[in-house]
Amino acid sequence: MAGDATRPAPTSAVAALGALRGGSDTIAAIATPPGRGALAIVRLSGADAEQVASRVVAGWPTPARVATLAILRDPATGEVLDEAIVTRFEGGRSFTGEPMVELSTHGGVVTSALVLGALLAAGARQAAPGEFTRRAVASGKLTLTQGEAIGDVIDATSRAAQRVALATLDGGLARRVVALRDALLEVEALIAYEIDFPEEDDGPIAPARVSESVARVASMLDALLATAPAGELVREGAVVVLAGPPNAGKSSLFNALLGQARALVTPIPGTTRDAIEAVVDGRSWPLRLVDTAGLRETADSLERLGIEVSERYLERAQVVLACAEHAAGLAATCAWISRLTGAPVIEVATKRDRPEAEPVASGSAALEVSAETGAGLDALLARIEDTLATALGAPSFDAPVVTRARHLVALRAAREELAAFATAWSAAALPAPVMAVHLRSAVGALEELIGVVDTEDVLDRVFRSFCVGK
Ligand SMILES: Nc1nc2c(ncn2[C@@H]2O[C@H](COP(=O)(O)OP(=O)(O)OP(=O)(O)O)[C@@H](O)[C@H]2O)c(=O)[nH]1
Ligand SMILES: [Mg+2]
Repeated sequence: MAGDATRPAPTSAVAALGALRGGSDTIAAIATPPGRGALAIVRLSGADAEQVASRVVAGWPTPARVATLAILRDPATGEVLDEAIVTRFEGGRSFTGEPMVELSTHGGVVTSALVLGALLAAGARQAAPGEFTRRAVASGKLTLTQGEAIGDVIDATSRAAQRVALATLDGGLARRVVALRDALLEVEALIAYEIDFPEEDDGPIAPARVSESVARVASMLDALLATAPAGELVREGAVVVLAGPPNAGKSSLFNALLGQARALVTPIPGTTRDAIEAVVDGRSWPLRLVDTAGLRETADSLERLGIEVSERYLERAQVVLACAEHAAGLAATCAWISRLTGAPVIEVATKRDRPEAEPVASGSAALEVSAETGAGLDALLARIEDTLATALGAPSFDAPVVTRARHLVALRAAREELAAFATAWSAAALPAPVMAVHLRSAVGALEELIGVVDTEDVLDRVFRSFCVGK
């Protein structure tokens, strides 16, 4: 959306820094995926966006922030390219903070490409992946964590991941980190007296007050760091491993749960050699289903490699589906699994539609399913959800959640610097200016996290993975 101009930037420091980084050429890109569709969006951003648009859009200028029907023409030949809805956003009141124009053209591959070509001929440059969002960060419209959250909303494969990303986009994480940074700046101010007047025995600041403030920030950091496992689960999905003897019907069950034929299925035992993963949207947690190679003792070295992969997945499973056609297979599978993981195991009796299927013994915990008819699949999904709810609880969307490795690294660095400071301070072991270096490093780590410091390489890394046009 180009129109989220009302979102307040978490700090004026972020905005001030953005202004320093601003001033850029005009970029253009198709923001919608290629292919057949009703509409395509072509967007323009930069100081000269209006001039570029005026060469293509008949009847320019359109009223600001009003969707207006207009004819688009080739700037060189005057040829009509499309009839489109044009929306003009003034600088300061757009997604990037720069003057922007959004053209909603007809869909399909030809029209949007023609319109983009016309804008490039009129003076724009093709945007790099993520360049629009990068400019929004650079102009202070978004913090870096909010910019990343846009990528996460786009990449979300489950409602849980999308909800966490939306909360981060709303600034939740950035606000929390800014609060932590501000608290540390206050501690720095407290010890400034100590630095300026090291000879004074009893300065105006009691040393305990500094220790308490640092301890408070440390516990807030710990609380944020403690959300990382849940954050990873939301982002990656809870690992649900299908395991069992060869030919048990694991790949067929995997495909049936997924609703598409992803894994190869044949009557030949040992078909699946490598693990295959796919995420399905669970009721609370996203589920990362993993189809694995059948477990059996074998002399075949290739098959053995596949079984080792299965075992590695079992070691990191949150839930295991022990799949087999017969009670003996289920028992053998459960024994195999128990050597590798303490994760909860759901026993699944497969191929129940087959007339020769051995009936499940009364008192058995096994769920009966058929990948062929779909019988028992809903009950299996419900059992997986219940098992995860018991093991992990429900994801929380009220407080900020740390979902990215980059955030985790920065928060851990800040936490370690604080610990080093706290130890030195309580022992009064070092001169104050030396101890203050730890505080500065902690502040630096938090500022890098929200993008307050000008770290081009961090921005490069973050936005490289974005789509063009976002
Ligand atoms: N009738 C019936 N046949 C099934 C069902 N599930 C699997 N099969 C058949 O059983 C055979 C093995 O199925 P797969 O899904 O490849 O079994 P697998 O456990 O992945 O086997 P490996 O990859 O070799 O370990 C295939 O011929 C499937 O068509 C089912 O629910 N009903
Ligand atoms: Mg298989």
